[in-house]
Amino acid sequence: MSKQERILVTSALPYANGPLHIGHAIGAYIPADVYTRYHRAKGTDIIYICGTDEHGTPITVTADNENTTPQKIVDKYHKQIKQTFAKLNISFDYFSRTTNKTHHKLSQEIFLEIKNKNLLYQKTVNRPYCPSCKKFLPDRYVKGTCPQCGETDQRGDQCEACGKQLEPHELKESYCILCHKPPVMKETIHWFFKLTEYEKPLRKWIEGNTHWPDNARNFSLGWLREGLKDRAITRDLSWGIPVPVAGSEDKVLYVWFDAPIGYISSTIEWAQKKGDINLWKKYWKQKNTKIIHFIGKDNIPFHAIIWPAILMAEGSLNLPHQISSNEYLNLEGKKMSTSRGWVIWLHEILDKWPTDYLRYYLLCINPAKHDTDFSLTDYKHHINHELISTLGNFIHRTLTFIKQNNKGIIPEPGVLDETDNKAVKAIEDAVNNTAAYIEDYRFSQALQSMMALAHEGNSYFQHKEPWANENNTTLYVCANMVGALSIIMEPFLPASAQNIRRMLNLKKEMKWDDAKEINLEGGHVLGEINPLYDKIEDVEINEFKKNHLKTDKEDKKMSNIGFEDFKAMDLRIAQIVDVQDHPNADKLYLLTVSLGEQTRQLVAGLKTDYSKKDLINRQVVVVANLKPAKIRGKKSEGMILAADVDGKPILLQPDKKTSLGARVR
Ligand code: B3M
Ligand code: ZN
Repeated sequence: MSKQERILVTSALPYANGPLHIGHAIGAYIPADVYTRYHRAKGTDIIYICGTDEHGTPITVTADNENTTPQKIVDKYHKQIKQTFAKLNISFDYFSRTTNKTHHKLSQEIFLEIKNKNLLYQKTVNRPYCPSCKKFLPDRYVKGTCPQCGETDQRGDQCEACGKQLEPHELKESYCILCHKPPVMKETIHWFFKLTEYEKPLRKWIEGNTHWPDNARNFSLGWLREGLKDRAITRDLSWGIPVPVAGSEDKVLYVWFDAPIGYISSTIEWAQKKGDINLWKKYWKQKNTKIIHFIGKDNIPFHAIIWPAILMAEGSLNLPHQISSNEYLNLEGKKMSTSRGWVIWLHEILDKWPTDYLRYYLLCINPAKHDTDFSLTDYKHHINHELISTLGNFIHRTLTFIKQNNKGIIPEPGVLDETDNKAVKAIEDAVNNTAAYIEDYRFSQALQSMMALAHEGNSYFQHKEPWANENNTTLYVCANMVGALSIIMEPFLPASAQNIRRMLNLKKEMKWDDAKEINLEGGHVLGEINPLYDKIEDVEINEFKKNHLKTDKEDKKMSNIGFEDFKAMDLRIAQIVDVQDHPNADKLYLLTVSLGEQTRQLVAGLKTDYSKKDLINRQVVVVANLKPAKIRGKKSEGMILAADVDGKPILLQPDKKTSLGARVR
């Protein structure tokens, strides 16, 4: 790229509602970090911006579940996420949060700017409302059946099964996640963005973006083919950025309206911190800046369509140049699922093994074009047989050999023969190939090109047999291969690179093009040499699996349940207040139970063993936080506990009258 050009890299802003897992890491952060580190070494004017997304129903639902406030949730997870990124060595220039003042102000200004341009309008719409909770149920407060694929219990914003973008009112057989009752439709007024006006300009722009990856381009062109609809960009929620218009103060901006604006507000804060408050404009307003968004594929519609349309509407800001959107990472052959515990949390795996092990393996299996699988056995294999046996081995044998046989001093070379020259040429090839692949967002291939130099180094060393022959030239060439490696591995394996430079006694900061030069002249004295890596043992893998990878709930044995799991179960004292026959099943009752504040409908298989009279007014123990299920067409919102004696249920009951809703522990 030409000298004056500059790059602004962003990674999707993670919701501050939980810890990060390995899928996050490779989805939007490690690739962006490789890209940024490379460009910094190239001397490009580049900054890397991110922060936590702290609004919307993902946050408030978590707060409701954890019985705390949204503020406490975002404070807790912002801190944790920031620490995890630091441990993962993600080199943000600035990491902000969307609850900051700068962000609130800018989001409201952009809203007003678009409104002044007559690109927003108010419309009365029907939205789900829960009469018993007395509130509107935006996005994730409603669950129900996906209208597209029929999957039950899907969230109101997106179906996890088929990926369809949803509005909560589109769900079938919907229910309020707080009280499990069906919502009613109620009128409310929202602000709509005239997205339809941007159908043509977006199509033209996206068709011209032939440098986008296929998934982002095809997905958005597909969306455009279906035709765009104007979008509500406000919500009835008490957590978020207030709508800055008189009469709408009780509403907040839709989280997907404000979140991408976080890229800009974070840049503004970065500029403030740099002491030049106008610096952000260079990146967002001057035309010779390339804005590159790294995201996971579920964020494509927002980054490729809605966000650019908002930028077009605002009018003075740069559109994204590139949207680098990864596919999904599976785990041990199955889709990752945080709710089922089928997940590897970053803080757990980073506590166990060096960060570069994880970065290396994730980059090997980078799901750029299709979903890929993370397997711990495969992880061990890649680390032991590639990172350690190839890269680590070449570096270690070179440096220890120089230490032991030449007092740690790089020898003066003799005249280079054909094999030596081939090795020197391998340096140049690796530098060029690695660079080209990174610039083309092909990070696995880039990693392989770097590793090719280590392979070449090993065969060269082996071929020259320095232990048996005159070896000054060999050691000189090998040392310079290691020097080059320390530069070109830095984007992928920053901690290892620093470690090697320390052993080589080279300076901490080196430029990418230095890798093509001789960095270690004859006479240069090495630093202290330590082993780079330790092999991963089978026992470590097994132990990690046992401790951190829960098997599916279905086949989880009692002995595997941790105290946390037990605590997560909400057991309550309830009283049966009504018993009816289930209309579609002989052996089932439809029970109504009271938990004090609320009543629930349960379907229970008690009919063969208990008469209605036996049951009415009886106190029982219910599991109150089970996901509601339909049993023979009737909703069941919990489960009654009973002992199972030869297949016959024997109900558990408190041994004296207990207040309803009391917790059982
Ligand atoms: N927080 C969604 C997610 O974490 C959302 C990304 C915002 S990027 C502006 O997947
Ligand atoms: Zn409700």
